[in-house]
Amino acid sequence: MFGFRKKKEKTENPKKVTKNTDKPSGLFAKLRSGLSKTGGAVTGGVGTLILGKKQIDDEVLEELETNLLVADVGIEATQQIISELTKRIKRNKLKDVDALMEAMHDTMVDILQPASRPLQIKEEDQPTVILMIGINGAGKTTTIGKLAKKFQAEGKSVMLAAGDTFRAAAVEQLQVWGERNDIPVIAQGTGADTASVIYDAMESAKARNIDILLADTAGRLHTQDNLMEELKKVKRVIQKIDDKAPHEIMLVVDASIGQNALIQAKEFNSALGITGITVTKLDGTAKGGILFAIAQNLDVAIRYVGVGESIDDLQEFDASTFVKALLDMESKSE
Ligand SMILES: Nc1nc2c(ncn2[C@@H]2O[C@H](COP(=O)(O)OP(=O)(O)OP(=O)(O)O)[C@@H](O)[C@H]2O)c(=O)[nH]1
Ligand SMILES: [Mg+2]
Repeated sequence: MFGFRKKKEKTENPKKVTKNTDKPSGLFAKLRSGLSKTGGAVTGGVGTLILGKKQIDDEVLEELETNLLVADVGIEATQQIISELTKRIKRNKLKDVDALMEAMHDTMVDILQPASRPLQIKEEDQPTVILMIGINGAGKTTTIGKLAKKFQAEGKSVMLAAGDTFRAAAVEQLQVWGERNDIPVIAQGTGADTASVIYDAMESAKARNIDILLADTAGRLHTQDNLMEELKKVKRVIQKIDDKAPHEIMLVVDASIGQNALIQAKEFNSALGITGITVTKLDGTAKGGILFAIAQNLDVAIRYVGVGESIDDLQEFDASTFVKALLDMESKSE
């Protein structure tokens, strides 16, 4: 159910050879190919337009502006980028495509940087509880699987709480996956109280000195008040064991829904106070610009980005690496 099937080889851009990347090149290449639809939407047509021009002009900026909006970068972030480029044109600093790319890179990183805060697991928080929330099909359970393996590979002990007690198959699927990967799963039957499952899991994780407890929840819309109340209850109940828990309330959003992802993030944040966001399915969409809109509008960290279904396709979010991959630039040499 986690869909950890082997990914088909994707064709790399033949023009570029990535050497000395600041991330292992395999990971950067995956990120770049995963972001190629959005990248294409952002830069598409601009190169051709520039050909034959002596310098970047308004026509180029207008094309870029449209592209950014189409890629769901959002109005505010688009304006910020275009106004910075306009300033540089006035200072005669944008003469060619390379200068334009550098300028785009810098302004885009400026927008994303405040959201570029990786999840810190503190040793004293044992267990660190990560509560995964979001609408149906956003990628919560898959992301739990990927994170569990990531943390395990870093030498941390992990436990899962089968808090999605709504869907009949959800509990069993998580259990089967946990068994296969030697990761304990705490579950009760379908229909059980989510807060009680996660409370039990937390007690058990504490007793077994588990480092990280990943808690799954059923998909829900921010408009479903009773289901939002259920999540508030989870918070209240586990705070009886540790008043800092959940240490992370991670909203999982699907990038392909574009601006709706921002609406979801705002609504879930005002109801529950989310601390982190994972943006999934960037590989399947040209609307990956939504990360800029999220970073511009919300003071919440973007922790991970999903660019496919295999483990390596969930990557820690880093503003500069993301923008370089998006703009199909070389990752900087060490
Ligand atoms: N291409 C791609 N698919 C993804 C990514 N992340 C998740 N998926 C797929 O999205 C589908 C839904 O993922 P789930 O993890 O079941 O979503 P969920 O949020 O747990 O859904 P519910 O439990 O129904 O609320 C699965 O087929 C995943 O393989 C990604 O980054 N890229
Ligand atoms: Mg699920």
